[in-house]
Amino acid sequence: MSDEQALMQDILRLKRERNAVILSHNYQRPAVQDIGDFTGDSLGLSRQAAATEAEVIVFCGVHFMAQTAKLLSPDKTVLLPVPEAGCPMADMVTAQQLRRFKAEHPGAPVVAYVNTTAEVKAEADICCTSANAVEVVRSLEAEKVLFVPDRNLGRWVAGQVPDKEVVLYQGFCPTHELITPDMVLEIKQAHPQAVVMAHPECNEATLETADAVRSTSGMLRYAAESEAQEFIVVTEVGILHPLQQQNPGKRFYPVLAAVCPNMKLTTLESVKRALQENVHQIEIDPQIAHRARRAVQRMVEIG
Ligand code: CIZ
Ligand code: SF4
Repeated sequence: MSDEQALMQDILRLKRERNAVILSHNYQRPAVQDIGDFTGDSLGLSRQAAATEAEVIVFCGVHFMAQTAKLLSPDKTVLLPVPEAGCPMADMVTAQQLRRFKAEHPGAPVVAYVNTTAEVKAEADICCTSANAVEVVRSLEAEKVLFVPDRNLGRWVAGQVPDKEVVLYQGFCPTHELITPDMVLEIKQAHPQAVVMAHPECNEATLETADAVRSTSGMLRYAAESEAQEFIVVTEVGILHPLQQQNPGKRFYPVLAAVCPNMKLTTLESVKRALQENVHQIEIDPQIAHRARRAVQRMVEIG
């Protein structure tokens, strides 16, 4: 048995002993996705977290995702295997900065991307993910809405909802921001038949090269339903694993530079340690959690 197989067996045994469930994000390393009971995007995984009977949730992703799972499952133990796995985009807006932004636009509701801290969610009216951002903004009665922190997702949403004014905060994802149109066009030259799927966290010029703009869950659906056989995948490279697994006959070409270092911190070793040592537990100040949960719940209710 290989070291990796032995580790996986240890993890499965510990998981049973602890009555735990492992949730693994689409951007995780392939082995960490394979050990997951569920894989998916942040919204899908949070829903799994809320629905599970398990007492312990091991969240293989980054900090804000584990926090969101804890908000929806306050009585469960939520473990983030590597506490340093953060999201630089989420750190681009603090609660204080958001309060200042709101003061500049009095009365306008705030849509917070789930890629935010619980403190920021507590200051927001409603959350969204890349899978439901357009629906969330449309659901608001106000004509003017504030969108934090991702200027790229916010701009793309604004284009889909032309009857609203979407005021953008200037945050971005460093991993997606560095993808250039030239990187996509170079792959396109080698594979001219391929359909280009891009994530809305990409910058505007890169999104213009795309045939379809989709969240990761949206890309999985799109690739399965499309007649096309080849796809250029313009988002974090981890998504190539489920795309390829779920569509064995089709071909997927990554943008090799698009690696999120934080998403790659989780390893099988760290998952095993999380279960063995009950680390690292996510705790949220109850006052903050109460307000942040409302914004997440309001999103979840939209469907
Ligand atoms: O919402 C998520 O899980 C992220 C960060 C990406 C996506 O589009 O699924
Ligand atoms: Fe954050 Fe970007 Fe990494 Fe997602 S890919 S966790 S938005 S830094």
